[in-house]
Amino acid sequence: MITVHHLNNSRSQRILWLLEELGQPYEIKRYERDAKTMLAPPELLRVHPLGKSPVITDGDLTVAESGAIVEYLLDTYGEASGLRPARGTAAFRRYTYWLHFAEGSAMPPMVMKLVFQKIKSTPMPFFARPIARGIADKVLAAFIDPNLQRQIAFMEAELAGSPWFAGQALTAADIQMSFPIEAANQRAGLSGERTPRLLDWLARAHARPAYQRALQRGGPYDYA
Ligand SMILES: N[C@@H](CCC(=O)N[C@@H](CS)C(=O)NCC(=O)O)C(=O)O
Repeated sequence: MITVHHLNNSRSQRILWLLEELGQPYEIKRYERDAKTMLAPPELLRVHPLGKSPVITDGDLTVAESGAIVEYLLDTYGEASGLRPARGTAAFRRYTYWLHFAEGSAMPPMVMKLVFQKIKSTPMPFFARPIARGIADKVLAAFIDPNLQRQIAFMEAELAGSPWFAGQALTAADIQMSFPIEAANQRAGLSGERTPRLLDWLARAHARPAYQRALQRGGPYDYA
């Protein structure tokens, strides 16, 4: 039996969604973030040395890193699922690109934005606050926000040619892309005017019965 070590409000929601699309039985072991630090509890360190989520166990095997988990699940249980295009096709190249883009390019500026915004509201001696805020605002304006906006415009433009990231059908790359797009919606302001395709993509993802079932099993989650 597959066990998903599931941290609340986290990337492991994607793995639940994939397993629901595959119709593969699984169980969930829940972990709660520390309410103050938002970090994972130390029990996750007993599953994997980095103590991050998602991580799955399948018999004796432990697989961490969401992209690697997606590949493992498709290799082992999903060859016939249609969630990965046939190798050698243009759709497969697009699938590979977006599968890696999600964590390799899209998430780093999202996480940086969260961290630099937190710096501004962190308790500190009054004399340090204007300096910390000034530095955070500068990094946000000069580096993080321009990169985020460029990425969002790129993702929006790429959806002009097809409804899903790899082509006409949903693939596991879309599932992997769901977390950065949810995060962009919360933190970088997707809008009907600037990003209608991304919002439409999100609405179609949310409408999938497997997405709904994953949400029910994983519990509500908030990306803010
Ligand atoms: N690139 C990794 C990122 C894993 C990661 O950072 N997970 C977050 C949850 S979204 C986490 O465990 N955070 C809690 C912590 O760092 O203590 C993946 O995609 O699996």
